[in-house]
Amino acid sequence: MAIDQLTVPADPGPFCFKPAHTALVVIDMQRDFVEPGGFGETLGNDVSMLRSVIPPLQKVLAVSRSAGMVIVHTREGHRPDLSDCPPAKLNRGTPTLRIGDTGPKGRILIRGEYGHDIIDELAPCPGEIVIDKPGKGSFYATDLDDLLAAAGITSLVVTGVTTEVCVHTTVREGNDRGYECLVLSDCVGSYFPEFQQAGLAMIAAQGGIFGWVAPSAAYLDALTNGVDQQ
Ligand code: C5J
Repeated sequence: MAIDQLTVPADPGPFCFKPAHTALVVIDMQRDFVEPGGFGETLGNDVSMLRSVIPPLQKVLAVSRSAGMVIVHTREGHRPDLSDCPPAKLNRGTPTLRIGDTGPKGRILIRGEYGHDIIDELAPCPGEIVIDKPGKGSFYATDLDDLLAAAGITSLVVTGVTTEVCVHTTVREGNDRGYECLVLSDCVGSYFPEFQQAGLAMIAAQGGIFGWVAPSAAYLDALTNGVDQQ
């Protein structure tokens, strides 16, 4: 019998979800963000800051897959001709290499390049959804909302990088579209410890202004030992 409803102790209160109507979303776990020589490093970041999310996220992926949940991976990146990369994004800051320039892992943040793809440790399985997005949010200029609606998804468990940029934007976009979003605190990462802390606090503040926050252990416990609450 399929599990109907499970509850995760979360901040600011219990997060109730039905695995059959919940998608695990893994945001931008690409070489360009978490390995040296990619987009994150060109911006001056210490990419090792993001790697702590990999082991807990591997566990979350494995258990969510076993539970038969819908799995969504996203990749931030652009067309080779950069026609979907506005100057406001392309020309900002003083990176060592800009989007589209050639780095050690191929052209920075360009679809089809080695650096643009998801790291081996979290590689999508056949049949899982992979969304290529040009922006920060996973809903902007993608068909994610249509795919989730077709699969009957009403809740999202959100993971990936970076907490205060693409994770936040996706959770805000998702909340605006009516999805209930749980963010797993140890499965999202930031180059800035202070942004990690503030980013998570902002999601759960004001009664959960746009979501819930819980450690992955609480989510895994609900999925593996949870009592069906019908
Ligand atoms: C950024 C992201 N930080 N995936 N992208 O540019 O958070």
